[in-house]
Amino acid sequence: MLKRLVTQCVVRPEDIPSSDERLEVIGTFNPAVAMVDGEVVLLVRVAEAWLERRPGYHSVPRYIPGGLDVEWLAEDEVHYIDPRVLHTKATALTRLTFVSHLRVIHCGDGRQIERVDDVTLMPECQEEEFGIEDPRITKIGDVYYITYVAVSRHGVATALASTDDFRTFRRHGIMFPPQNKDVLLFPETINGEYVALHRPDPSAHFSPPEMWLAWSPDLVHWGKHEPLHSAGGTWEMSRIGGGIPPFRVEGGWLEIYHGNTKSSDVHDVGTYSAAALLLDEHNPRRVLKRTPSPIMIPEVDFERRGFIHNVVFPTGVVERDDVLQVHYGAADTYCGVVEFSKTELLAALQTM
Ligand code: MAN
Repeated sequence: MLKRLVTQCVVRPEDIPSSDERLEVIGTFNPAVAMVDGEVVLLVRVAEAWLERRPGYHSVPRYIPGGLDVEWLAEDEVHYIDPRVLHTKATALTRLTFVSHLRVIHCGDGRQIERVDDVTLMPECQEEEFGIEDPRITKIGDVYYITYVAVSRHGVATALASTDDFRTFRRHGIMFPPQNKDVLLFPETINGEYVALHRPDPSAHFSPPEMWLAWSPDLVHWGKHEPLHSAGGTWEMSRIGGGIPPFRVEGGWLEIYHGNTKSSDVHDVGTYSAAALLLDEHNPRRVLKRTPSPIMIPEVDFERRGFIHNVVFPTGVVERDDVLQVHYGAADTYCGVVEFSKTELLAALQTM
């Protein structure tokens, strides 16, 4: 494990008002991060559940044309998978117990909330019916590009938006169709093309989970898909995915990603930890080095206890000289920040 110079809880559900009087905020987590005019700005996933309870039923909140709606599913008609997910028995469909949107939070030096703006990105179309989640921000030129997960009856897709100022946003539609999430853009074109790290989620598992790379001339047409990294260690055998948009370090691109352990209990989500990869500067298909084991595992109380226990899920970084300030989701409930020495992190990378 890497030595943490700082660990702090930055945003809690009680810090953020609900978006509707019929909803309650149950999680503020998985924040995308940008430096805007010298200030750290977070775009936080706000998960909300239906406030009213009906004995014998689960509520499934969702957005339909015209606004917010709720489906009531009888307890004996669904399989309860985990606190997030239900499966309907008759139709074998997946439903979520909450709905998410994104909210702008100004955080000054990145360690605490300075101001919560009224600026939100809300689900807007049928592909976002069950919520928008887990954004990542990459500044390319003067534009902040935001990749985010769009969840709906059509599955879990990734969409693209952009902004110049975190007050107004342009929506660019679906970027990768279901099932694909943890999509991160590189901050520069490489050999004249945009590059994205993505995580297809096949229904037939011929390999351990994998992260892939894709290339595009215009951020619209994506191709040249190829596998980048397959899970190797037991800590990442169940799920894997890009975390922080790759950033330049001496010797290449640094990627901090998450992995999840397999758990024998189907209702147990397992533990989410994080490790790092170093990719070749000119040819990011080449993994030059990696950390042989996680650099970050759930350690402190707010990472170990929450809506989903034992989750650290890095989603953004701010660099200050030798300090890497890593923002992450904790226990699917909070936004946390840790600080590492960049020198120590680079020294932990090994040629495998
Ligand atoms: C998983 C989890 C949830 C998320 C859904 C849909 O079940 O990551 O938090 O809401 O996928 O993306």
